[in-house]
Amino acid sequence: MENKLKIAIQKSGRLSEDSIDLLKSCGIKINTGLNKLKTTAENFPLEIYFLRDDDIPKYVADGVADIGIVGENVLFEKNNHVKLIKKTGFGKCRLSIAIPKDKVYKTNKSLNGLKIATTYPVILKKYLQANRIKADIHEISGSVEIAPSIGLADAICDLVSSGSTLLSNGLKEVEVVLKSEAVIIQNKGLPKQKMELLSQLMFRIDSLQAAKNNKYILLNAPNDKLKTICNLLPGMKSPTILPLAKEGWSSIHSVIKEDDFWEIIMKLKNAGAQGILVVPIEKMII
Ligand code: PRT
Ligand code: ZN
Repeated sequence: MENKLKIAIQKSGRLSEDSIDLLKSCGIKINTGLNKLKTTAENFPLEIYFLRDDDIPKYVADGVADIGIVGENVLFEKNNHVKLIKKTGFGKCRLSIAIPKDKVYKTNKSLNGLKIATTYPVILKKYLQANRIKADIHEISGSVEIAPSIGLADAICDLVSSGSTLLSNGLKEVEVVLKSEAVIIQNKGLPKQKMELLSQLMFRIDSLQAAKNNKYILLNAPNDKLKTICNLLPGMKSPTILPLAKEGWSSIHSVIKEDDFWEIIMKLKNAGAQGILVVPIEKMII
């Protein structure tokens, strides 16, 4: 059997560049010529298929591709039999219901009896059922935002990121139906060799994500403050302490979570830390 992992990514669109960047930052060399539908990585047994995002879940479910990168919005709408294995952190958006900005809106019960235009009928139907709302779903294939202004619908259910498209069409966001980001999906029946390649790729992605979520921190502290400061710094095992040339002082090195960063920095300063340096980590193997 051919021992290459096949990945499907979006050919051209909002997820294309980030998907390629993700592979490249895993050290995979890809030649992405214009209008290519398929390419082979130079230094990893990986074949890349460039497809429309809507087709990716089915291609992965059918085994044409082994894995794929696609928005959760597309994944849940298509409802194919695949496994979601990793969130990528890019392509973030939300699928929301919006109505004309001058319309009164109290709770989602205000949606009862409305006609909602969308390209996401499956997800919207589930949301309406779960919330016991009786609204009419009007499926259209594009330009959803203009539906209310041309009298086609009372409301819309569409993707939003900055919100400026809604604003410029005189609409306001009233309900978030789904929060979405690009995810990696996997065919459910991959043979052992492909699972091994996949775990190598996932190992690289995990190292990148861990690095992105953490920062390396170096600081100086008087020795009598070391204990208090070390208690604030978890580190991968525990902080590293090195003596400084200046008597009675030490340098402490550690790793902190990006999310805890500002809180910890203030505490460290208050505990007597000086000359604090924070540097990005390129890769982190846990
Ligand atoms: O050709 P193909 O079918 O592959 O591409 P496509 O046109 O269907 O998809 P594309 O490239 O537009 O989007 C791919 C994926 O990007 C989507 O499935 C989402 O998972 C993700 N994504 C993230 C978005 C947005 N943000 C987004 N803002 N997809 C679409 N939009 C559109 C939205 O539909 C609306 O028209 O942007 C507009 C709203 O943006 P704001 O910033 O004005 O709110
Ligand atoms: Zn599409």
